[in-house]
Amino acid sequence: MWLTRPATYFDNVSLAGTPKAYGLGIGTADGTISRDWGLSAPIANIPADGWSLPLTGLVTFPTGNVYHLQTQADDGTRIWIDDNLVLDDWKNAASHWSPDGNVTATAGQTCRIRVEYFDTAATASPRLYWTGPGVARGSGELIPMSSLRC
Ligand SMILES: [Ca+2]
Repeated sequence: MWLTRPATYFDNVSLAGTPKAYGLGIGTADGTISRDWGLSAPIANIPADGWSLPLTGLVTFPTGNVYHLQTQADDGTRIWIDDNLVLDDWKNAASHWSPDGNVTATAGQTCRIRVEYFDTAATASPRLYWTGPGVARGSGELIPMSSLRC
C-alpha cells in the first residue's frame, strides 16, 4: 500500500546526494499515487520548490495485456519497470500528460516499479495512471491500490 511506503525527499531536482527528509507514502487513503501539494513544501525540511522524490514498490498487472503507463504531473516523472526505463518525461513543465510507457504483461504478473518525480517551481502534483487496450490516452484510471504494494 503506497500510502505507507517509505518516501525519501531530496532538496534538489536530480535526486542527488542523500535524502533530506523521510515520510510515509505520498498517496491518498485510496492507495493511489495522486497528490497535489499546490505551492506548499511536501514535508518539513524540504523547500516548496526544487525538490525530488523516488518511490519504489511492486505493481501487479491483473490481465494479460499491453499496459500504457502515464503520468499527469507538474513537473517531471520517470518510471522503471523491473529496472527498464519505460517512461521518461523528465522535464520542467506545468501539469501535463506524459508519453506512454508501454509494458507487456501476463495475467497476474508482478513487477518492480520505480517512480521518480521532481518539482522545480510553482505547483507540485504527480499522478500515476494506466490504460489497457482500446482505452484512449488521457482517459485511463489511477493505478488502484489493489495493484500497488510494498
Ligand atoms: Ca512545478
